[in-house]
Amino acid sequence: MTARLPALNQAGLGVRAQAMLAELGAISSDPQRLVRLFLTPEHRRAADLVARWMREAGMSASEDALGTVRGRWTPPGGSGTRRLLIGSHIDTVVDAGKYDGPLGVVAGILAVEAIAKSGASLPIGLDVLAFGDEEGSRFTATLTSSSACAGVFDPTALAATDSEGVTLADALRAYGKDPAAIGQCAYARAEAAAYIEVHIEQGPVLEAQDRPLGIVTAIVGQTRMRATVTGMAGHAGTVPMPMRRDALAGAAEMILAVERIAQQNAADAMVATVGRIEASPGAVNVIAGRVGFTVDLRTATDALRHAAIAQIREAAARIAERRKLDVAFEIFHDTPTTPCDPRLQDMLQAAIEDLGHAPLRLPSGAGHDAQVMAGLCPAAMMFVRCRDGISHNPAEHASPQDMGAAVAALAGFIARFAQAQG
Ligand code: HGY
Ligand code: MN
Ligand code: MN
Repeated sequence: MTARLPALNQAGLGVRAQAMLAELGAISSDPQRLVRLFLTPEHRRAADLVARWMREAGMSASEDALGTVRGRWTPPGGSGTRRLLIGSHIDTVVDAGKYDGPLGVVAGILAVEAIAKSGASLPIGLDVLAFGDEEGSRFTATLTSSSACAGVFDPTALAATDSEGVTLADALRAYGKDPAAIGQCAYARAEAAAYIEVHIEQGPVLEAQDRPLGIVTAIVGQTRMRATVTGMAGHAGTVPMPMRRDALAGAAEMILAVERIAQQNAADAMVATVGRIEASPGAVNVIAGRVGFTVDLRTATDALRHAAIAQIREAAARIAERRKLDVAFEIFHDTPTTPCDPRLQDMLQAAIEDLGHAPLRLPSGAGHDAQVMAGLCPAAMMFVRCRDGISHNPAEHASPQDMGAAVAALAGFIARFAQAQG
C-alpha cells in the first residue's frame, strides 16, 4: 500500500519551478533569444544542469545514445523492475519560450523528490526522461529521442541533415554518442508501466475556462513535408515576365494554396503552416531558380489530414504546370492522432480534484513525445494553463501557482498509479 503523500507546499514548489526554468531558459546559442537545438553545446549544458537537479532530488542520472538524460529513482528495498516514466523535452524552437518542454522535466524532478522525501514505499520505480529532440528544430527529423526510448527509432533518421549539412549520425558522434548503441535505448515493454507528461497547454482554452490544469484526451496527428520548386534562374533585368520560370513566385502561389486548403477545412480544426522557406541563389537581381519550403499540417483525423496532403500536392502540381516549373514533396514526419489512456486520465482527474481543482479534458493541437511513448505503454498528459495561450514565443508564461499545483497533482497521480499497481 502506498502511504498517502503529505500535503505539498504548492507555493514553494511553484517558486522553485520558476527559478529552475529561468536557469534552464538562460542556456541558449543566441544571446538575444532562446534557441537550444539538439546535440549542440547548449544541449550539453542543459543536459548537465538537468542531471545535477536529478541527483540533488535523490535520483541517479545517466544518458542514453540519443543524449536523453534519464533520472532514476528506485524505492528503498524495491526492485524497480516496473517503472513509471515521466518525460518531456529540453530542446526548443527558435526564439522560444522557457516553458514548452522543460516544464515537464522540472515538474517530474520536483514530484519525484517529493515522493522520495515522503518515505512512501512504492511498488514501482520512477524515471524522469529529458528528451533532446522533440521540436525537430535542427534536423529534418523529429521525436528521435523518445522514439529510441520507445524502441521505434527509424535508422534512416541518422542521415537527416541540419542547415549546415551535418547528419544526425555525425552530430551524435560529435556529442560523444555511438549511433550503433541506439538499440540499447529501448525500454522493455515489461519495464515501462506507463508514461506521463506535464506540458503547458500552448493554447487559450484553460485560461478561458479559468482552470489551472487540464487532462489531454488525444494528441492530434501531424504531417511535415518539404517542397522543392525548380524553375530557371535568370537576370532580373533582361528576362521578360512571360518568359520567366520563377520558382519563388510559383512557391508563393503554392503557399497560398496551402493556406486556402486549411481555411476551407477549418471546421475540422485543420491548421497548415509554412514556417520555413529558402530561395536560391538568393540575390536581389536574380530570378529564383530553386525554392524549398516546409509544410506542417494537422487536423482532427488522420484520414482528413492525408486527404489534405493529397489536395496540396494536386494544387501545387497544377501551379507548376502552368508556370513551367517542377515541384516535388518529401514527407519527413508523419505521426497519427494519438488517444491518451482513459484509466490514466481518470487517475489524473482524481489527483487534480484532490487539490480542489476542477480539471478540464481537452485535445492537444501540439505534438508531444507522448505520441511516441504511447506505442510503448499507456500514456497520458496533464496540461498547465499558459498566459493568453501563447507558445513558441518568448512571451510564453505559466504562473508559479499553476506550476506548483501541477507538481502536486503529478505527485498525487504517481501515488495513485503506484497504489493501483498493487
Ligand atoms: O510542433 C509541435 O506541435 C511541437 O511543439 N513540437
Ligand atoms: Mn513545441
Ligand atoms: Mn513541447
